[in-house]
Amino acid sequence: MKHENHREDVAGRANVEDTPELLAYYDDLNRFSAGALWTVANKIEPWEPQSQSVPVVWRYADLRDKVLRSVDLVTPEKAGRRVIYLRNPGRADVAAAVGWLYAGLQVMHPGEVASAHRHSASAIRFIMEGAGAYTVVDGHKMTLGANDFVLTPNGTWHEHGVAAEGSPCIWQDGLDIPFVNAMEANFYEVHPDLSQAVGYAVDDMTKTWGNPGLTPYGETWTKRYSPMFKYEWAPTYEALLKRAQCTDGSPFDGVMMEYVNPVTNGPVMQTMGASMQMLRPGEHTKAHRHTGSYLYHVAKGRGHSIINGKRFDWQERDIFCVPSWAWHEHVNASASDDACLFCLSDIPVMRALGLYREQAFGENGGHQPIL
Ligand code: GTQ
Repeated sequence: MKHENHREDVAGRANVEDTPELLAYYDDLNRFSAGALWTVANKIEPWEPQSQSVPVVWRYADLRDKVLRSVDLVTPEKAGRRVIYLRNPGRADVAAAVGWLYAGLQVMHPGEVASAHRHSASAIRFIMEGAGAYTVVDGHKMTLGANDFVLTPNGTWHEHGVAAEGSPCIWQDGLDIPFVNAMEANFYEVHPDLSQAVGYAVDDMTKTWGNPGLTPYGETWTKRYSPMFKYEWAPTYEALLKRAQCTDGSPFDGVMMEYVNPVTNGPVMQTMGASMQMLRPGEHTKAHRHTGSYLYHVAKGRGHSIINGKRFDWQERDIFCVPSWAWHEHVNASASDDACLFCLSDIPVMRALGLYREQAFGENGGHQPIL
């Protein structure tokens, strides 16, 4: 959307007509690995963020069979990670779901293990279906059920598997790979033993750090990510229900809780934050936009979102994205059940670097016209 004064011929904006003399001059500069700023200025300094990513819904009904098919085609040993990644059609250059966030659907059968590794990229995993999934992070083993999410922060050794007595498991991976690659700072290492020894009681980090209003006496934690490696669904949903008893929530986000590092109350990791929001029966939020990329996972319910004037329907297990600075509003389609959206974002980066901006949609009672 362009503001009236956002015209490319206003004073101070580049507005130089091509002439044969100038074109020859540009060629000449080009030969010396240089260029005239006024030929690119309006592109590299847009009036407002211009995301290359487009809004997309990845429907589980379309992708689930294809994800399961990969089990017949490759082993985790050969593939390293047996994952179908989500490709934003606006981004030919990188494997990104939206902005600088990567996402994929990983599948594992009972008894399978993917070898331990570590990298500069940080990751989360959000469990979609199946029983017996686990992740080991720096020797801490976490058992995982549907709608739980687990962190594998930058630099930690991690491996995933499914217990022999479990069932086929599918989960969403979310990583900051495109961002770390854009920063040209990504290192990758395979564990010398391909697997880590479990050195602690199972689920110890959540049992230690995940008690509301209580912190473990005598324990210290100085790393720059949350020590609570796993956040479970049941207490998350309970927190939303309790919060809904005492607030109408945000007009833009409904009832929303952020997952935090219990030591700092800040985001779970430095580059990625996560939240869970509840839309009450029939709720229709007002539209707003902000910098930062959002990747939503429908944890519960069904409804639709209007993103830059276009309607996107979703239901449980679908994943959809809202690119930076895109107008968005959400609607819970049910008159009787709530809907819950898990959201992974790069908002911690926006905030840390002073790049966070937001704006409410002013016209039409806060709702976008549908294009
Ligand atoms: O498990 O660390 O989907 O490194 C892609 C790259 C998962 C992982 C992915 C990865 C991982």
